Amino acid sequence: MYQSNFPENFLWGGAIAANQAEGAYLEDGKGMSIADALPMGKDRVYHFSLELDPEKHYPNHEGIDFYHRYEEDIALMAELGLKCFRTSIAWTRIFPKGDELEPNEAGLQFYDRLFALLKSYNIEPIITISHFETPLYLVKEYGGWKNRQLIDFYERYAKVVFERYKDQVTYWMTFNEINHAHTLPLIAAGVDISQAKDETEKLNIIYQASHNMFVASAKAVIAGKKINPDFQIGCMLSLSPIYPASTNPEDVFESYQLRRRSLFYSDVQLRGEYPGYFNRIVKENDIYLDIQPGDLETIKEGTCDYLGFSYYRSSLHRAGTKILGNTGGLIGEKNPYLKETAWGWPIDPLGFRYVCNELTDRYQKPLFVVENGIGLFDQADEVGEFNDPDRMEYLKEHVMAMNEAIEDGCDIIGYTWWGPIDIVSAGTGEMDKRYGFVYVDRNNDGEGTLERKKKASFDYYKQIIETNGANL
Ligand code: BGP
Repeated sequence: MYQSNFPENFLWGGAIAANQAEGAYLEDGKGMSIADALPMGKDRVYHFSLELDPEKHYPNHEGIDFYHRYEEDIALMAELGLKCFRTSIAWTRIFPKGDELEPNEAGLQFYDRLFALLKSYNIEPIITISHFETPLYLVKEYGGWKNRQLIDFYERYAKVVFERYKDQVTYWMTFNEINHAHTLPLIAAGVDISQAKDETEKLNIIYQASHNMFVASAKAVIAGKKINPDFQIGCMLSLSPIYPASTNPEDVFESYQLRRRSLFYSDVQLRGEYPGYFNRIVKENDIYLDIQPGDLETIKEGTCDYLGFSYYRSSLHRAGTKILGNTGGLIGEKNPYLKETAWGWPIDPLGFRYVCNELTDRYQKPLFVVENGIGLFDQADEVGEFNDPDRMEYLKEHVMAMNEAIEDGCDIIGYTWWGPIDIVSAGTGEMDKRYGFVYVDRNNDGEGTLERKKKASFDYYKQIIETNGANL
């Protein structure tokens, strides 16, 4: 007999990102971010044009026009009964180039309005400081996160938004899916490894950029706590599990090594030091890290309060093959035990319970599931309604898995469904890969009225929230 184990104050919510929803990519003084330079296409996350190609469609430029329609959208989120709403602040609305000394007031005022609106509905903002949204200027002129000057630029930006929104926002995250700095260094760290002469140079770039992001994250935590000691500042990783493709110990061990390549990022940000196994990575790959005096003390002092993570699916890994994360597309071999989405993502609710237990055992820190969801080709029926049973089934199975994880002793503070309203896919730039409980009339080519329409799953999630997870 199913019964809810969710605590009374569980933060049921939904999550979007500025670059995938707001549009208005150059409005009110905003500058170009990495995400604005990604044309549509399944390999968009591997390379971006530093100059825009007039022949290509850039879905993030208009998104779903959340920048102008946020009042309508947040009213829908309030009707859904959300307790919290995750989004990011677009770094380039606040510092258009990234290295300015003074912020862009018009950009700050947009988030003043958005956060005030959320609070008026008693919806808690959950804010990502950078969601693959490093200013493009910092990539072009400074080389992205391999340049430690970005630490100061990021700290300046974080201090401005912490100070400005210290009475509206309690929950923050420093970087979205920071572990993608390894698997998708271009969008996650703004570093281009395509010109690296060999694997050693690639890894030196990746680990130097990662080190600089660790220092930046820690400086932000230290600064944030001084501005408001009540801030809860998390790190955030993409953590869908990696299963060995067979019982061959080589598959088992290499899968574990790959898992640890991701957990390396939460190890550093939650434990406050480089783990012992990193020494072998450094030695075996001739890594030379530029670690400045004080960096390690900063990392130690600026550890995160909680672990935010995205869970979508699991992956299967066979020794010797290449694998990437969610948005990277290369997700390993097919798992004969699991159904997949139209985009080939295995549906694995038990894997969700597994990851919650794994992370609890590793860190004994609160967990925040800040992305979970299923992308579907939603089509209207003959009367124009959107019936999405597959989304409701995915939601039910993953809420049940999370409910079991809580019973297993996992401290999960909240759950924000990825894309409660249809938004631009990060991996492909498609609108057709829809996650929302609310349909948006916009297609892959940027055509459509942008009209919003509730799907059948809207009321389903609404009653899950109303009953605190009891009615599934
Ligand atoms: C994660 C990103 C999100 C979101 C999600 C789903 O990596 O943090 O931005 O996009 O992937 O991926 P997609 O949108 O490609 O389906």
